[in-house]
Amino acid sequence: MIDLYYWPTPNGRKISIMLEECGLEYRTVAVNINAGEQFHAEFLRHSPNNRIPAIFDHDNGMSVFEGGAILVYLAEKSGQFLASDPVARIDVLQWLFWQAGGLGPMAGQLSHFVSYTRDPVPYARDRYAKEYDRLLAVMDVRLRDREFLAGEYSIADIAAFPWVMPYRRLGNDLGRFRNLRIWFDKIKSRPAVQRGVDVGKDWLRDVDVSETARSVMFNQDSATVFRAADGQQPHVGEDR
Ligand SMILES: N[C@@H](CCC(=O)N[C@@H](CS)C(=O)NCC(=O)O)C(=O)O
Repeated sequence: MIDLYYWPTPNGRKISIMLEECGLEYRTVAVNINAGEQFHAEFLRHSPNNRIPAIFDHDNGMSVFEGGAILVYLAEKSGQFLASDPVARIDVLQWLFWQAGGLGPMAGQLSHFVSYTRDPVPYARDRYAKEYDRLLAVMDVRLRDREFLAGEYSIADIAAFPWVMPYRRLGNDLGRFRNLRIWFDKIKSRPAVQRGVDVGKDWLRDVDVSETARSVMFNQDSATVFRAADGQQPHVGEDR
């Protein structure tokens, strides 16, 4: 049995999709990142970076944080979606790292400047919109002569998909990306992907978009980490 520490966001969905795909037994533990639950001591024991997702595997008492590492862990545990042949394996891992170091962070920053900033920052928004567009084109070119990023459907596709999903909100129409569109529709139609995407969707109805939530999410620095490590909750709504 695996506990999935989760909130319904793109990074969370990488893992809910993977768990649905590989059929391992799991249950979700909600970590409401708008309410500061990412700083709770119990969660920090599994995820020292105070970010979802994280997992705890009851079979061996192991915790794993960081989406990419969790995907590798689950692929190895289930023997699925990560080739064992060394060459094919590196092919998957390079696209997984590409997602974790490029597509995810860039789309995440774009999301911030599109949906969460109080004061528009055109330079930042344009910078990340262009980078998101560039990264989508990299995928599109890669998919010209293969069905999936590393040939076979793998954890690289599972990692990238949730960051392509919000393309409309992020101001892209995928209009120039014919191959990416085919890839996207194919993955979207998988029943396990649909189940994974739906995990926790009802929780968003009550999402707190108050000043407190903004302060918890967008006012973190070293003091926040040290306070949480000492078992105190982050300052909310205060200037430091
Ligand atoms: N590199 C991490 C990123 C995880 C991440 O940024 N998670 C976000 C949700 S999508 C989060 O927990 N945010 C909480 C916060 O900003 O306080 C991964 O891929 O797992």
